[in-house]
Amino acid sequence: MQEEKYYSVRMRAAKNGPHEHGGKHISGGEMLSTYRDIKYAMNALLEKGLTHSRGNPDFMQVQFELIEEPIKLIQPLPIKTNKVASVEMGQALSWELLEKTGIPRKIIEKSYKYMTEYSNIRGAIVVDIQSGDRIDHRHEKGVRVSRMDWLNNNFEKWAAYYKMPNSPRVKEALVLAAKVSEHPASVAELCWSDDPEYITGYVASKKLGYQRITKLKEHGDEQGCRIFFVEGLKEWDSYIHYLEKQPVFVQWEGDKGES
Ligand code: PML
Ligand code: MG
Repeated sequence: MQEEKYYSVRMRAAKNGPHEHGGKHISGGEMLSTYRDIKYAMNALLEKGLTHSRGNPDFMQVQFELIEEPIKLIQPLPIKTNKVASVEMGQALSWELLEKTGIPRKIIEKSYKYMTEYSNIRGAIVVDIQSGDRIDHRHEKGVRVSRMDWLNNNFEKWAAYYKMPNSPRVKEALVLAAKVSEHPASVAELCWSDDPEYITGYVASKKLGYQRITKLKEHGDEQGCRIFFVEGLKEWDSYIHYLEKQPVFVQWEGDKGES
């Protein structure tokens, strides 16, 4: 994998102008591709942005860039799907899980307000678990985790083994959560989609794995957000560099017959 050169392929789409001019975020996407497959990657991202249930974009940027750094291989997080009967039950479970990672209840309460307050930004927000403050100072942009992927072949074997949906959305969320949780300053992540048709979200952490929760919001609700909870983050620049620039492939070892 390391011998072949890889390219980071990215897309962002917005409506009513580009994001930086106040446009509404429609969709974003991240892939890693060989030179040969760049046109397929760009096409997949183009398709994703053009067919999103948040609306038809009138601005889109699809770009690729050679990756010079070695690509780090990481394992997928252990996965569990928690079926819940209502949004209330789903949210209560997400609180419980976040508490298990050591986040104080009052900080979780504050963060839940952020989930709606910052639902229109295109990246994630970073929250310190001691103060409960948003510490990324990235305003409307938030933090966009980039340069990551999971080769389809390996992901499909993983999905079949764990009886998980073989969907690009689930794959992308798993990749992002695995990358974020790998950093020692990351305590947990809370996410639900800004897609009005998608109500499953998750809490993820190194300790708890990727805990899917089948209802974290109501159908039709366009509000969604991602929070990365961190503790004792002293080196902001290196944390943000890891999230934005460190290239990562998720790779399941179980496909070699080990689990
Ligand atoms: C998104 O829409 O990108 C977020 C989806 C998070 C949940 C994915 C899943 O595990 O079903
Ligand atoms: Mg989305």
